[in-house]
Amino acid sequence: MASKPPADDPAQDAPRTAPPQHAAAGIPAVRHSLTIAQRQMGAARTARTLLKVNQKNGFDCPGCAWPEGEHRHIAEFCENGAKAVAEEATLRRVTPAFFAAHPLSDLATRSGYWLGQQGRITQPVLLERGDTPGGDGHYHPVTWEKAFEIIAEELRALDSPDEALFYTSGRTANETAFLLQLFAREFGTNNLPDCSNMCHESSGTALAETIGIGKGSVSLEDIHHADLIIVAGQNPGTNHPRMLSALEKAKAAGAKIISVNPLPEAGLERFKNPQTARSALKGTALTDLFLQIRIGGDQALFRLLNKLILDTPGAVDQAFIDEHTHGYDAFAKAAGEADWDETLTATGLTREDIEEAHRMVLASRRTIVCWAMGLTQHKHSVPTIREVVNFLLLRGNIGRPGAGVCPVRGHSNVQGDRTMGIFERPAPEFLDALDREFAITSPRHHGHDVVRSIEAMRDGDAKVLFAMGGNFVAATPDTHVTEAAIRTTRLTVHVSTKLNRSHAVTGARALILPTLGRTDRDEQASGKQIVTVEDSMGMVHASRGNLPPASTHLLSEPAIVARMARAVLGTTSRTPWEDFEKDYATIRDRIARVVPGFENYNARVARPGGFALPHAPRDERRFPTTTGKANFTDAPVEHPRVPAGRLLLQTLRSHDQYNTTIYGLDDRYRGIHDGRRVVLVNPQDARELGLADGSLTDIVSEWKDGVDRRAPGFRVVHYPTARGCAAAYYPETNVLVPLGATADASNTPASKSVIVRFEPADGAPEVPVPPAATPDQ
Ligand SMILES: Nc1nc2c(c(=O)[nH]1)N[C@H]1C(S)=C(S)[C@@H](COP(=O)(O)OP(=O)(O)OC[C@H]3O[C@@H](n4cnc5c(=O)[nH]c(N)nc54)[C@H](O)[C@@H]3O)O[C@H]1N2
Ligand SMILES: Nc1nc2c(c(=O)[nH]1)N[C@H]1C(S)=C(S)[C@@H](COP(=O)(O)OP(=O)(O)OC[C@H]3O[C@@H](n4cnc5c(=O)[nH]c(N)nc54)[C@H](O)[C@@H]3O)O[C@H]1N2
Ligand SMILES: [Mo]
Repeated sequence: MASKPPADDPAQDAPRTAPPQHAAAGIPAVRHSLTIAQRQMGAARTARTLLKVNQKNGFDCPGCAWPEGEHRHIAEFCENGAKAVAEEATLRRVTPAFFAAHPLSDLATRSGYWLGQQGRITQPVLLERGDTPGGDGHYHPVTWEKAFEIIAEELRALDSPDEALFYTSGRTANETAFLLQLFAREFGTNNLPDCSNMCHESSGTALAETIGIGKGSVSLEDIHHADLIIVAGQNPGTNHPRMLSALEKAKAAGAKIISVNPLPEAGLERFKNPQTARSALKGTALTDLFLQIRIGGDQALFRLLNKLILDTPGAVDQAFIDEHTHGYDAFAKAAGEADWDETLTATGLTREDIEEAHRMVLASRRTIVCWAMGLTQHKHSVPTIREVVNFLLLRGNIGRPGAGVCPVRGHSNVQGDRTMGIFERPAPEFLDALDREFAITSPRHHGHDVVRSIEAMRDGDAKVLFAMGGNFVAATPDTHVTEAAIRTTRLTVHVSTKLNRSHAVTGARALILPTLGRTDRDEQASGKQIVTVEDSMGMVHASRGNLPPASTHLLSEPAIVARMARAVLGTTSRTPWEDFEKDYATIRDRIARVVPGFENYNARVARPGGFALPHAPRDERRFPTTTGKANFTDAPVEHPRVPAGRLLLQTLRSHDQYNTTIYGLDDRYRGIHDGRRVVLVNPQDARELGLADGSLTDIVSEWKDGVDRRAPGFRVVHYPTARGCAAAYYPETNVLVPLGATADASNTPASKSVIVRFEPADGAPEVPVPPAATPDQ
């Protein structure tokens, strides 16, 4: 069977709803992913490709950063991994004829879904906007040589290297990431924003400060051996499906699970493992206690749990605290003041819920806390995650088997990119090592993160945006502000596999540089190449693509960076860019000399399964913080305060999307079908606000700058979310997230706590809305 042509742009977003499901995966998941895969790549290629996902001689799944276990099934099967692979291995192609038929003015009217469904881009293309001299507003094929010349011309024309921005999305492999940051620093800037700035930056910030390293401290083995796993602010059934197998295994060994979430997520209720016949039918109940928390209530919850632990004789691990921690007294004093009433208001939980959680915490000798975006994308995310660390430190739950912190990363190599130096605030020791190795002088002043990059473009301080993957326009907040900012630039460059909204919102000139994906074979002068990635638990391993590239005109990502560097830096650079392109092993040799933990990189990554990076707190209970100990902290408890008549909106993922890549219009587990413009509201709140189930509404966000940001035309769905809370999909709702509404200390957009009101959509009957009061956020 051949692949099917893409569906037309769904002009009509017409969602249907069914009751939410209570179990994830199982046989329907296999069926669903095979349907999507065959539509994209036909039956034979589907079979050939899916058998290679996460196998020891195959490619790393581009789906998520959850680690692979030691014992891989022949089809280590994951519905959403399969969809991610199919999306990339599609047989559909975007050729020059496509661009001839679709000028920028047309692309700009298309949805991200439609753009993505057109297939893999086959040739580099250049656009001179219609409003530029000689520009006709079409992308035209361009040679690679000419493309790099244009980049060089625009970069050299800048008044300062800091007028350039080099964005990285987390699918980028280690070798590319290392080359890109080296190039940026040799060019003279630390402007290396990345998707992590919008993702786990709050985790990195909180963990670096408290335990001395911004990464999780547990391995897969630890998950299997925990007594208690708390999953807070994460929807693994959709976003990290392979995590469900680990949770199932932990449960079989006697673990208890507490889920902390405003939504009852099906994947956390029950998992039907398609790998085993018994589990596939009946499934395993995962959650023992569901804490249906209000959005933003987690810091208050953990603070009160900490007080309850402190009040229980013998519950704290005094020996660990004395030997390994700092700041205990100030923390204990602050936690002692935790207040039941305030906590019940902040969390929306009952006293019985919290007392039950407390009993489960005391019964556990080995506790792990896992979290994702539900904890990282709030104004007070950093103090929230610090409070989670306090909670674990109290009972000595860091640095011993079966216990620890587990921030579950998103993109498959987002953690590795940071390890490779993609960071706008690099450590001086990292730059020193880089400078020594390459005889360069890296700039020491900090660069821009994502939000500051947008501000810099808006203010005329940045004129070139280069993006290694991702979808900058759609993933970032305040869509209209961001789009206007990007349109002021002189040049936008996107290294991409597929079309997305970022190609339709351009600088005066725009380049799309098509590249190989994870599944594609990568042949260079020295032969077939591998690339390497680091998973969420600090395991580094190789990835080998095995499909013929989507077109003969594609360059690999390392080749693109190497050639750009040669074009821009010219003979002034003593870096052997050409050798790097020919043989990626030579890049890894350099990484081994610059980045701690990568000694003997090539040999160690050649071993099946790869190797583990060192992690001082996990391996030796050593905490490389400024105090030399694990730091307790005592920030005041915060929680969002929402004025009457408003709800707190979180912007999240459906089951049929990978960030801004939309696979389909269903969110099966939540019972939403054929549409994405829906807003989930608690039925009682909906009644009070006069929002009938199925009615059409505009969502308007309110922030202290007084600007009303509007997302028009959403269907109200009465849904069992926590009181006072609402949920709608990203990226459609990014228009509502103010650019300035970010997390303290990490500057991550607060995409999970947006204060909104509802106004009847055009043509819908009038619904009374109470007068505005000034939100205090
Ligand atoms: N299939 C698929 N896989 C993916 C992705 C994808 O889009 N699709 N994206 C990848 C990326 S980059 C990332 S970062 C991860 C994202 O993985 P997740 O963080 O699981 O993704 P979200 O959909 O943003 O879900 C956030 C969860 O937090 C809950 N939540 C929201 N606010 C709060 C709160 O205040 N407190 C608590 N306790 N819970 C809250 C929501 O109800 C939801 O269950 O997944 C990665 N994997
Ligand atoms: N409102 C709101 N906003 C959010 C979030 C949220 O929860 N709510 N989540 C945030 C999070 S956690 C993240 S990580 C960011 C994600 O931000 P990004 O990483 O920027 O976005 P993606 O949608 O993952 O990028 C998809 C694009 O990557 C390109 N691509 C895919 N594979 C490859 C490849 O192998 N190489 C190259 N060069 N390109 C490739 C394709 O062209 C595709 O269109 O979004 C953030 N934005
Ligand atoms: Mo992410």
